[in-house]
Amino acid sequence: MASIKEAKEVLKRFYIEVPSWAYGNSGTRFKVFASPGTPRDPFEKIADAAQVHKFTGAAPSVAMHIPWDKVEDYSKLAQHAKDLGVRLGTANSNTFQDDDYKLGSVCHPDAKIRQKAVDHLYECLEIMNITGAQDLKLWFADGTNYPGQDDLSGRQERLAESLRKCYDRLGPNQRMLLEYKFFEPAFYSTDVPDWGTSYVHCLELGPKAAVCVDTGHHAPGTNIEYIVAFLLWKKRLGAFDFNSRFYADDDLIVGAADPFQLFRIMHEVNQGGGFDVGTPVSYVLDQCHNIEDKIPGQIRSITNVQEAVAKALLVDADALMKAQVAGDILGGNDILMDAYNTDVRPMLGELRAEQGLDPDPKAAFARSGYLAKISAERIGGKQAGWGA
Ligand code: PSV
Ligand code: MN
Repeated sequence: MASIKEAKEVLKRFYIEVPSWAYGNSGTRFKVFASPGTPRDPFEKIADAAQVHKFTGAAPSVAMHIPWDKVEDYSKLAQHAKDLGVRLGTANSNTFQDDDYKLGSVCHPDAKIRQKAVDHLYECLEIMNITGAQDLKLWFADGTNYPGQDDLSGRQERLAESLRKCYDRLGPNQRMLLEYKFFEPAFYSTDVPDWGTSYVHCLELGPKAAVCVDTGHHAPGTNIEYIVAFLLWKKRLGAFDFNSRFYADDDLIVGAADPFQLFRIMHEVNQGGGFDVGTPVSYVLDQCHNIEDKIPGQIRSITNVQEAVAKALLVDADALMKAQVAGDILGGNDILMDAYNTDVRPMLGELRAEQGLDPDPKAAFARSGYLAKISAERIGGKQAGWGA
């Protein structure tokens, strides 16, 4: 086993960004269930996110979704976050909820609509200039529903042109992260359906563009850890959007469906240097809590990721390399499985205690009475959801 002390050192500086939209109401196209205490505005979302950091010590930044988190004064929102011990993180663009985008946004056949979408990306960059966020995350709902609806390579051409316009406006420390998703909302063709498409566009753009791997955006059986290993090797893994899927893009709690897959991904991250000091990889949750309580759901997500990371850090890298060089197939597999089968929860509890935190963040949050407090206080107004 690799040293527990070393693993703890890495875990102490391993941060996960939480998504502002996880605190609002969400659901399926069949029903969105409201829940008491749900934030009514971005300020309340940040307050809830700050609770996740308070109890885990591992979630100091909050990803924003524009315009869901639109406010008059972003410096005021940034100050509010700071006052609560967190900061505003990645700006997520949204070019999928406007009537103009029926045929796409940055790939739309009409140049005026493409420019409207690019102007929105510029707006996100301006917000980032105020909040100090470094990453602009791009996910495009662009695609077609029927063969013959549009010209597939023409759409790639338009995509490249729109991305270039945005890239050219990036500040010296800003990055563009291009997320892919194999289907939905388009069903016949999607313009950024896979990591290869994203990777090629990023390569053409330049070093400030990298791929975002949303763990829920793959067909069943896809070897996500291979994608992660490859992108790390090519230095183009920019970020993760973590969540879990049983069927498609379920957006459930990361590690819920397949904790072994999460471990395998984290092992490749570790092998590829993704936990090193100054890593360019950012770790972000992209989830919704449709029926469970949102803040405990986020806390559980953080602890699930920490457990997978801790297990990956316990893999005996030297022994693994020796086994691989010797062609010891089962020996190599044993080394991974030993680490995976280790119960790391006591070690993580110990680490939290060393950091002055409660070893069990979810239980500590439950005892805090925060949920009852916000349920009593947040009366009236319109609860936030996708679009508010
Ligand atoms: C799309 O399914 C996605 O994963 C993108 O990251 C969006 O920004 C996010 O979900 C929330 O809509
Ligand atoms: Mn995502």
